[in-house]
Amino acid sequence: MSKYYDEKIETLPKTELKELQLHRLQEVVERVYDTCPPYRKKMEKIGMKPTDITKLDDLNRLPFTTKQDLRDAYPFGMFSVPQSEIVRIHASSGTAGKLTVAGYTQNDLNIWSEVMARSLVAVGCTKESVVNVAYGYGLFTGGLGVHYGSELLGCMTVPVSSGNTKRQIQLLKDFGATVLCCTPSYALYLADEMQSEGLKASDFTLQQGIFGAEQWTQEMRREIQKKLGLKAYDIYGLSEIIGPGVSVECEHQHGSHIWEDHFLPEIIDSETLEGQPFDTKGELVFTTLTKTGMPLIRYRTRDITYLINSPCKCGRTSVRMGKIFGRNDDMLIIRGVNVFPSQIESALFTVEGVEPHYQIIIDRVNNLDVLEIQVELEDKLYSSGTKHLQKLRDLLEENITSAIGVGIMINFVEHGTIARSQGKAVRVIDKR
Ligand code: DLL
Repeated sequence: MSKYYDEKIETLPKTELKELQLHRLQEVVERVYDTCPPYRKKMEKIGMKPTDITKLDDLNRLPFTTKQDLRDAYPFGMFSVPQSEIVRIHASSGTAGKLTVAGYTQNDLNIWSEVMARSLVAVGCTKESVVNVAYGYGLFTGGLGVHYGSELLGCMTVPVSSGNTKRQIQLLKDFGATVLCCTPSYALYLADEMQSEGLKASDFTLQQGIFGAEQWTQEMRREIQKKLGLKAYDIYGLSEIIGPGVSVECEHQHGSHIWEDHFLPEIIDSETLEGQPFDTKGELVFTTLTKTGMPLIRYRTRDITYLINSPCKCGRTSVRMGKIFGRNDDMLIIRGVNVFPSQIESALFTVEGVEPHYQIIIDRVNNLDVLEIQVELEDKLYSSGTKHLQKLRDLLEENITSAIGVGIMINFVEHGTIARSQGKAVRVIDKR
């Protein structure tokens, strides 16, 4: 089997890819202008017509779309087709209030299955793979998104969904699953449960893990790979753009390939809204080039990363994105200093014996922000004596403080104290 799902498109020379993108951009802008009032209004306001798009750079002149725009149009006001053309709805819950709704035509579901099938092939899946889909099925896009791609590729697809961990472990074993798809935090939970049942990685046949839907660090990747004995790949996506399969890592695990013939990426500075060059961190913005149900123009994802344009050894020509550093709305401001939870996670795992179960708790005491990190340790360390534990605590406090520039307090908690997640983990509790 080829190492590509669609070799022609995945290895299209950059100049041809850009031509295709321009052509598709012109089409989609014309479509939303004609059919979706919120877009028409925004463009009219700045005196712009679809015919003004004559080169790819003209994208910069188009207005952004934000989560607030989707909320204002709740539930179906951003659709660009009559409701009768919509065959599927997904939604994600944001931090505040209303759900963000996405509507898909049959065309969109076909695109989604295809980009997911490409993603599965990119991490090494074939028709022979047994794919355990442990993302939740429902309004969340994880389960159904991976499911349809896996079926399209012809894999044996197990729609086990998230939760029911004991049965999950049993089926992974009995069905000989080779691919595990779930959030990275659930992968760790599974690994822990396997261990407490006296099972080892070698009791399973797992080869690839396809993990995403939440931020996770390289350090977390190493932990998961070690515990589950598989290669852990990052998959990225969001409901508004399509779901999982907007981008994925290949075997080189050096940035995730964005399926650019469908999703056109940009990085902007969130303050000035200016476009940023390759390799520079900023907010990721996407324009969907082919979707028909709810195309999005310059959608601000709030996710912080950078784009990589250097060639990849796998031969795919698309731009890649680095690991998500965090979301600009989950950046914490602690005593005036900007802190991303991912910085804390990275620093935590530099110390041997720290388990990947932690929670960040922020409070305000006497008008001062206080940051406490509750973390679990390897079992044997709990009985290693107060002196040793104090040394470990000092080391962690020092490492994290120097990584984030703010003093913190480490609190070792008993094994199993930090709530395990079956979907997206809650890492931060802000009591301020
Ligand atoms: O989480 C889609 C998905 C499902 C992606 C399964 C990958 C696997 P939403 O619920 O709409 O969609 O949440 C989207 O989750 O804006 C990011 O903040 C975050 N996110 C998704 N994938 C990653 C990732 C799905 N690989 C939001 N790394 C996005 C970091 C991620 N954050």
